[in-house]
Order: sequence, then C-alpha cells, then structure tokens
Amino acid sequence: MIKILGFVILISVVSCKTSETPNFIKQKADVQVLQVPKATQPPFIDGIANESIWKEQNSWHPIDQLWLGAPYTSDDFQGRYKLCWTKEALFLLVEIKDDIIYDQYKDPLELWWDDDCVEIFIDEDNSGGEHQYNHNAFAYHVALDGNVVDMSTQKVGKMYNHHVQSKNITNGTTTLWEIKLLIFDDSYTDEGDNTPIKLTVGKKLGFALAYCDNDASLTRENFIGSTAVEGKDKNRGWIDANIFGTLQLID
Ligand SMILES: [Ca+2]
Ligand SMILES: [Ca+2]
Ligand SMILES: [Ca+2]
Ligand SMILES: [Ca+2]
Repeated sequence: MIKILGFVILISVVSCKTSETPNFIKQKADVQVLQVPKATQPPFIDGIANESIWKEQNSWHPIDQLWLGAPYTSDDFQGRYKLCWTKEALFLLVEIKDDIIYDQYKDPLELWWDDDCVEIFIDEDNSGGEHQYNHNAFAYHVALDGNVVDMSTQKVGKMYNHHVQSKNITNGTTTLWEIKLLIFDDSYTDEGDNTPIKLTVGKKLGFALAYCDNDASLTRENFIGSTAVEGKDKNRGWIDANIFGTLQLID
C-alpha cells in the first residue's frame, strides 16, 4: 500500500512539474510560405548587396501591412526584403525607403521601439503560440546602431547583440540593411550557455519582418509588417507567433 501511495505521489509530482513547464505545442498553420534559397557562400555583412545570392533573386518580398499608426504615403515608407540561408544562419537583405531617419534614444534599452528600427520575428520550430516573455520565439529590434533588443524572461528589455549581426548604409532616403541572424530554439535560457541550431534543407521557421517608422514624434508613427494580421489589434507579433508567416529552406 505504501509503495502504491508513493507511486501515486510520484506521478502527481511529475504531472504538476509538467503542467508548470511551458508547452509549445504546434498550433500554427503554414501561412504565407516563402521558399528561401541556400547560399553557397555566406553573404559578407557590409550593407552592400554585391553577392550573387542577392543578385540572383529578381523579386523582393514586400513589407506593406500597416500594423500600427495612420495610413502612410510611399514617400513616408516603403520596404522590401530578400532572404537566404547557410547551415549557420539566416540572412536578410532589407531595403527601406524612409523620408527621415530618426534615432532619438541613444540608450538602446530606452523605448527601443520608438526609434526607426527593423524588427525580425523568428520562431525556430514554426510552432506559433505565445512568446511575450519566453523564448518560444524571438522579436529582435535591430537599431540603426546595430544594437539588438528583445524582451527577456525577466520581462524587461535585454540586449541580444550576439544573435544578430547587421550593417546598414543610407543613400538619400534609402537604407539597405544586411543582416545575419543566428537561430536559437525554445530551450534558450537567458542565464545559461546556448548554441544556435544548424539549419537544414526542408526546415520550416516562423518568420515576419517589420519596420518601426518614426520621423519626428515622441512615439513611433507607424509600424509596418510583412504579414497580414486579422482583427483590430495588429501589433501582435511581439506576443503571438501565430501571426508569423512560414519560411521553408530549399537547396
Ligand atoms: Ca554584402
Ligand atoms: Ca518615414
Ligand atoms: Ca517555437
Ligand atoms: Ca523614420
């Protein structure tokens, strides 16, 4: 009887523990599937798109979904991007036309979303689901000066500069960003050592891209994303990975 009781207690303890552990069961359909070509050589992150993997891709993907703010003009904002991958990383080429480049907060952890920045949403296993204060997915704000911020599991802004390498060059009102993104899975911990995963052909990742556009205001004027978001509140990407699109890595 004692043995049986012990077994029951053990089972109860195990089930309690399991229910406390974040459980990122896949809940997202593959939407807006983009096939991403493999680069034989990783692009050199210098903000210059002279690599063949960028030149070979004739078409760009648009950043044209208004997530926050009033409707904007094409003089105010236009954005588009290309992607490629190697086994080490995902690479982005992002072309932003923005009439005024604005960086009012020099402290990278102060109101980072209110400066002009590129925001990369990535969900390693394309699970979708909630990720506000956990690492089921990441929402990296990449600032003009290269600093990278997302919410930590401590519910505060944290620098993740070792996840994203970027370089941007502005010519007139056009800024070209070249970005290398290491991919971490949901076992990531803010305290411990983490190893980025190796990418392979056929892998699917949840992904969206956005731009925070501020031209002279206290808070950002527009937030424009790459995916269509249902409902009134479209500023969902930093909380909900279900609004991400899907990348499929091809050879
Ligand atoms: Ca380059
Ligand atoms: Ca603008
Ligand atoms: Ca995930
Ligand atoms: Ca701006």
